[in-house]
Amino acid sequence: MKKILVFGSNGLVGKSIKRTFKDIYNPDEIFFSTREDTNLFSYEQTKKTIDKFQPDVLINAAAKVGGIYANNLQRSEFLIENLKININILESCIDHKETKIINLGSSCIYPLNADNPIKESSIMTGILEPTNSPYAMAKLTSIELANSLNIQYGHEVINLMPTNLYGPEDNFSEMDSHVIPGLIYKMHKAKENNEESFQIWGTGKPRREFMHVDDLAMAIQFLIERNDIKESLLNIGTGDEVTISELSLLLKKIISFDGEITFDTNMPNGNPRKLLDSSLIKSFGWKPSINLKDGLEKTYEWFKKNRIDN
Ligand code: GFB
Repeated sequence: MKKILVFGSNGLVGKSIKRTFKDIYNPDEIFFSTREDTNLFSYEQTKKTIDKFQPDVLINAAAKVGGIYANNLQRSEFLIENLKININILESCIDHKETKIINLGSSCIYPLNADNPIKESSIMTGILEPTNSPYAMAKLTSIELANSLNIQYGHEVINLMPTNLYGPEDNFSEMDSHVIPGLIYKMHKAKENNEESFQIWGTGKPRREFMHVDDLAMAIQFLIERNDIKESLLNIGTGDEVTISELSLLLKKIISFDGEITFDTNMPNGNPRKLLDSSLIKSFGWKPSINLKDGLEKTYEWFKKNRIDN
C-alpha cells in the first residue's frame, strides 16, 4: 500500500486528482490536504502534516494561480506566495528521503524565445515572458529546490510541467481566470443579456495548447505506478494547439452565443506560442484522452449546473 499526500486539493488540479483517485485508492491511503488543515505559508504547519502522514508519494499541486491579467497585476503576490508554498513543502520533505515528490509547474517556466514545440532541455536557456515571469520564477525555484533534494538527499523527484489546463471546478470569473473559464463566464453572460458583440483580450492571434485537467490527473496516477520513470523534468500536453480566436469561435458555438467577436488590443497577448514537446512522457506510454471540443462541452455543462450566481 502506498500513502499519497496531495497539497492543493481545493484547486483545479487537486479536485481533479480527488475525482480521479477516489475509485483507485482506498480513502486511508490518501490524504487530500487543503488550507482547512494546513497553512502552507507556515513551515511548522506544513512540516507537521508531512511528518504525521509520512507519505510515500507527495503531490505538490498547491499554488496561487490565475490568468494573464492576475499574473501581470499581482506580480509580487504571485512570486511571494508561490515561493513560500513551495519552499515550505520541499524543505519539510528533507527528513523524508523515501518520499517520491511529484512537483507541479507550468509551461510558462520556459523562455519566451524557446523553440516550439518546447523541449525539457529549453529550461533556463533564455529570458521569461514578462506577463508571468514572477510566477514562472517561483516555479523555477521550486524545480531547483526539488532537484537539490534529489542530488543532496536522494529523493525521487518528478517535476511535471503541464500545458494550459482547463476543466470543471476552475475559477470562472471576469478578470482573474485563465482564458477558458474567463470566456465561458463572460460569453454565457453576454448570451443571457442578448449582447450583440463580445470582446476577447488581445489580438486573438496567440496560440495555446489546452489540456483537460483530468488527463493530467490520470498522468499523475500513471507516474505514481511507474517506478521506472526517473525523469526529473517532464512536459505534459496534448500536442494540439489553437489560436485564441479559434478557441473563442469554438466556445461561441458551444455556448450558442450569436454575437460578433471583437478584440480588446489594450489587453496583453502574453506569449505568442507555447506548445510543449511531450514526446518524453508519451514515449513511456501515457497519452491524453479528452479532445478539446468534448472537454469544452463538458466544462460548459459543469459551469451551467454549478455557477453560484444563476
Ligand atoms: O489563459 P491566459 O490568461 O494565460 O490567456 P496565459 C491566454 C490568452 O488568452 C492570452 C487571451 O493571449 C489572453 O490575452 N484572452 C482572451 C484571455 N480573452 C481572455 C479573457 O477573457 N481572459 C483571459 N484570461 N485571457 C498563463 C500564465 O498565461 O498561463 C500563468 O499567466 C500560467 O502563469 C498559465 O502559466 C498556464 O496562457 O497567457
